[in-house]
Amino acid sequence: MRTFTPGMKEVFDRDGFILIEGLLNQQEANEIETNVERFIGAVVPKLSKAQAMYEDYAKPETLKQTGDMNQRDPYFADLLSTPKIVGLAQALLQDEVIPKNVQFFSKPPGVGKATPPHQDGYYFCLEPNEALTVWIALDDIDDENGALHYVKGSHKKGVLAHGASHVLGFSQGLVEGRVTEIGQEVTCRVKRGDCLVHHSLTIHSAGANPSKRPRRAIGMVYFANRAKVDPEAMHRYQESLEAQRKRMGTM
Ligand SMILES: O=C(O)CCC(=O)C(=O)O
Repeated sequence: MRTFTPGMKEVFDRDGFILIEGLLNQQEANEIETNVERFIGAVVPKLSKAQAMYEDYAKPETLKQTGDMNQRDPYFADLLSTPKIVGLAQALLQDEVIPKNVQFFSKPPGVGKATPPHQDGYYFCLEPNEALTVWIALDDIDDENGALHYVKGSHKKGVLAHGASHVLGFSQGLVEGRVTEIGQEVTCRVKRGDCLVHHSLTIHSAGANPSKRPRRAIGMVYFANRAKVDPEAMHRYQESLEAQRKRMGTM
């Protein structure tokens, strides 16, 4: 696994995200993939509709997202505590970090929908909003199968207004007009094993996957120790989430 270099912090502070090519070698990527497959086979079938989300709940092959994998499986708890990744998060956030969540993001071939533009920080409800996600590609991902897009420098704009998106797994989306008015949008094409790290306030989105290729990634979330949950903001977010789950029948 590659290690942190000081130049990464400079780019992260300037742009709100960094690309680390080849963070994982193929053997390391294979190990995560094997464990994701094991988790999908053994744990996911026991989860509720809200905990494991599908493009089509009648088709298991359309699994699109699941979170809290670290709480459900020791392999993912260990992965979240990997010293090099925790060290990277600490160096970028300049603080001790609280490892929070391991998520699986998939856009199944042909049916995977787009990820609406959002700031993770809107969901996290932190004050100060200082957290990051380490997102690791398990497939080569490009314009055809759902590349991530970041709005450069958008982490400096504070928490922006979000509203109900009615997209499963991403209940809140930016209500701003065009994100390109906020900053330059950058498409990140990645190879399996590459890693993107984004700040909790960096606006990001992703394309759909109309292709025949898989598009899978793992997201690991770390909060800065100085960031504390704002109960009022969390209450507003939870209310919107519950209302959308009721409407979509995914309680
Ligand atoms: O993989 C995706 O499409 C979304 C990832 C994302 O929103 C995140 O990691 O915060």
